[in-house]
Amino acid sequence: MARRELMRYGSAALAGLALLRFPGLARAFPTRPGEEVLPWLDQPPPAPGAVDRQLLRWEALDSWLTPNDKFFVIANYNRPVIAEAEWRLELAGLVARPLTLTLADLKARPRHEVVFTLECAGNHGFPWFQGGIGTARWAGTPLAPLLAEAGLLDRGIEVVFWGADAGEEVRDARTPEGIRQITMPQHFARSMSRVDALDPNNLLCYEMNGAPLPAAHGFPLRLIAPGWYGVANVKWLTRIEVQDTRLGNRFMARDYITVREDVRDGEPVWTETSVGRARLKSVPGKVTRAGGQYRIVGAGWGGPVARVEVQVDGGPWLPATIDRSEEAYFAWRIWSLDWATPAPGEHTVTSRAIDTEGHIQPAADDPWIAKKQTYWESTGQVTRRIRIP
Ligand SMILES: Nc1nc2c(c(=O)[nH]1)N[C@H]1C(S)=C(S)[C@@H](COP(=O)(O)O)O[C@H]1N2
Ligand SMILES: [Mo]
Repeated sequence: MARRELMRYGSAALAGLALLRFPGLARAFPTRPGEEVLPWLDQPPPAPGAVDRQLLRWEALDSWLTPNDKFFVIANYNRPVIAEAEWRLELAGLVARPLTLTLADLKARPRHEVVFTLECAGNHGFPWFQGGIGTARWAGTPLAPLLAEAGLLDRGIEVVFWGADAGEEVRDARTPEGIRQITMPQHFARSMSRVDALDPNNLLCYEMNGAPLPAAHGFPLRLIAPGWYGVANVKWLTRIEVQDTRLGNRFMARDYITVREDVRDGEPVWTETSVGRARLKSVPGKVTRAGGQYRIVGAGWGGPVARVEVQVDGGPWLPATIDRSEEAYFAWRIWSLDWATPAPGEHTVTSRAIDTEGHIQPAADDPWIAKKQTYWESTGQVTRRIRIP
């Protein structure tokens, strides 16, 4: 099947293709025996705060799948440690038959796998935050049949995924006496429209790269929503609630909001949008040297990547070779470009991904990126600096 014939990224019709591999086109991850990695000159500054987020170090990228103990961790509240025996999943709200399920109940249901690259929507939004991304083989049971079994009522338009983790939120409440601050305990939650929740690719996931979901990644259960930014993939899932109003909590309506100055019919228009589906992106990952021959290796993701191009020192865009040895629809594409004998000295390396519809990852100074006011969805082209000895 020609990859250009595939439908739009995220389409429900692709459920069966998520696992598609291309064994006939085998080529190893573009690593050469005896090669060494040259460090980028522009190393990210240390992350603020004492929390270890296990961000990906791009120079260390040497496999298509990210090992669990090297997979980045984002937790907006605490990191709950849940005992399986005490845990249940509730499916409640506007359903005909509410369900309470144990982990064993979920594991007894049909099992699906998807290789999916999960990127935090804040990745590349701060100089220190460049490795909020990883790829895993996630396994679990599809969400849609479970929703069907519970029987969604017609007026249920919103499906809310609640996590066990919690914190405190402060809000301005409008009262007859004026604006008053209220402080309230809140659990992490994200929602999807009914249509998006019923996408056959969504998994109630209990396994990551063949191991039980690690505590930091949501044990015992998380949502895996292939094609969506990290924030939609709710960890430590305890409750799925169907309701008749949109969810307006912090993670849907206040935080994870992209503010842009856009243009419509020549007029400036300011937009505020909730972070949702992943967007086309690529980065140069590392420069390697073997026997005096140099190679640039990177990744492209966030859409059906058809091609990746690389620019050295602001010169012409050169086509990179996409590694087809391991491939899946929702996973990053690993690419490489042989840069045989660059001149000694400092160089810049930039990459751009192009999807199957011809959309090009925007340049850093493209108005779509430059007029974005918030750090979410920083999908502009990334330029790295390197010194060739
Ligand atoms: N319950 C819960 N789920 C969550 C979060 C959270 O804070 N709490 N963070 C989200 C965000 S912002 C990201 S980027 C991903 C990160 O998943 P990971 O920690 O497994 O890499 O989890 C998402 N799911
Ligand atoms: Mo995130």
